[in-house]
Amino acid sequence: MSLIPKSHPRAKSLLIREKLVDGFDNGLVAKEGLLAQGRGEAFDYLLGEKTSKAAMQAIRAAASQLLLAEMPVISVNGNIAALCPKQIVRLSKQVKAKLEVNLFYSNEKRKQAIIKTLKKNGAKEILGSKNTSSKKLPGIDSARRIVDKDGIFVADVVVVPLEDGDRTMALRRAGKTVITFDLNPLSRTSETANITIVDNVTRAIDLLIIESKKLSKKNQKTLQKIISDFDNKKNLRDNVIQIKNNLTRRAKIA
Ligand code: PTJ
Repeated sequence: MSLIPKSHPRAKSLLIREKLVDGFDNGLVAKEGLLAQGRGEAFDYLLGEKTSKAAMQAIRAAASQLLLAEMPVISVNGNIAALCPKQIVRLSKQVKAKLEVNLFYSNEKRKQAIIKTLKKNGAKEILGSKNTSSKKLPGIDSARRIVDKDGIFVADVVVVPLEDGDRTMALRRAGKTVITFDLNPLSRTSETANITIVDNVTRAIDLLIIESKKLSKKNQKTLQKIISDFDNKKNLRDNVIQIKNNLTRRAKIA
């Protein structure tokens, strides 16, 4: 049972933190994943802990891009498996994307625990675990260079939530369209991805599922227009302005 009372003013944030800690105890999350969560929390605080207008625009663009993709793949790491396994499986079904486990801190035992969790949440096929299917992504040294020949290697659109900057760059160099969730609008991943959703993945993932469902009724031309109207650099600037405005408001209150 949770030790966090529902009445606690920061209950939502503390419950997300608890999911990560449980994920760590259950062998899903890397130690470093706990640190990544802390960094995310700090940015979430500065962003006002809600989905901004800018994030909503990025979500619409991401949904359109996924619906237009020929071979979309969602990359799953330890933090995602702990925070939103059900939603990530739901999203993959909604946009017909494959799921691939791809870890920065590679660890076979953790990979298997993540696969088990995804299966428990309804996933049928999960790529990234067969040695015979592995391929090397050029231009990257971390364990994340090993990808599945039927997944990320041949994907046209890749969703990489909470990603490391090097692989985002390698994916872009390999000609992929990259969508990420990253609370830090200043990170290398945020700057390198085609579409950066600057929001907590635990909030934005549900919105992405809803938008994908809504936009699936639109024609290709409409989806293409949403994508071409989206400017990731401008969107990141809008998120930085949001942080600045929040801080200015707080400075006046203080
Ligand atoms: O499971 P593994 O081995 O693949 O490792 C996963 C982590 C997350 C540890 C690894 O990818 C990593 O070290 O990532 P970074 O470089 O710390 O980047 C994580 C980014 O995600 C940071 O910019 C955080 O601000 C951001 N972030 C953290 N929690 C969230 C988040 N963004 C959205 N939602 C969150 N809940």
